[in-house]
Amino acid sequence: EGVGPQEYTALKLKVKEWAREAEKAIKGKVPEGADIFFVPATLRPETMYGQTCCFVGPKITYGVFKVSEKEFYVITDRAARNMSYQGVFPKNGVCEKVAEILGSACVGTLVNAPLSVHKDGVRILPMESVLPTKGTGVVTSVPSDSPDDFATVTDLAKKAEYYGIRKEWAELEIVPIIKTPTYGDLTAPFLVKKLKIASPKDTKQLEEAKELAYKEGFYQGVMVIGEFKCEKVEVAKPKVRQQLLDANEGFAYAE
Ligand code: A2H
Repeated sequence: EGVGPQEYTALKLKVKEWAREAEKAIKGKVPEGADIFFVPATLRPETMYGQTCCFVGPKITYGVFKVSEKEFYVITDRAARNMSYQGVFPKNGVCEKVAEILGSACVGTLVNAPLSVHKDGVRILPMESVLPTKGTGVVTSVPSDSPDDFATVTDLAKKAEYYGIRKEWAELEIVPIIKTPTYGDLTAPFLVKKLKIASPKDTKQLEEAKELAYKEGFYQGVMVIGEFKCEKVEVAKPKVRQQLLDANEGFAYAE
């Protein structure tokens, strides 16, 4: 962990269609017609074009928190408490929890991922390594640029039956987002192959891949998609972030 606070971008992924079990858990607890969002925290807002799914920890219990009559967030209790000090909940920071859902119950839920090339939406899928103690406990998946995400979607597709998911949910197209001189335009798949990472359990190599990907992407990367195509990642990153905030598709979150 670095020193000082992490400046995350919290992204709002609106639920389009609930998995059956999750729907039962929230039934009658959220007003008809209200929007419910899964809210992942990311350090790489410039990669959001490449979202292919969104991860929850299957064993983590999430709260459904009321922001207003019309808006509810699915996040950990811990994140809700932190957000209440950061002006996220309008009424004097009061955050009311209206329901609880287990991560595993959310699997299969279809959400709309802002900026993603996958306009029909992406699925909520399980990731064992999601930490309940970091961010919001929800992690959006960008397999083109995150080795962890690539290793996880590869594993999910390979063992779809074991995970109780449809294979195609884990196999949405991975499109190039950032190009770097050393790793080409699909940094994470390149590094996962190069470091011979076979599964999400290869934590040591994944740690190394993550470090290499982050440095190369940030300092040498150029955008190959979106409004800031051809601009350096360093330059595009705050611009994409600001766009998401301005469009009310995300908000600042620090911890
Ligand atoms: B990043 P840091 Cl493309 N458990 O977003 C595990 N991982 C979590 C998490 C949690 N509770 N909350 C957030 N994260 C992930 C994009 C991304 C990320 C890319 C490349 C690298 C990368 C898409 N996933 O992170 O420990 C989120 O994944 C590499 C570190 O606070 C978040 O940004 O530094 C990042 O880890 C925050 O990790």
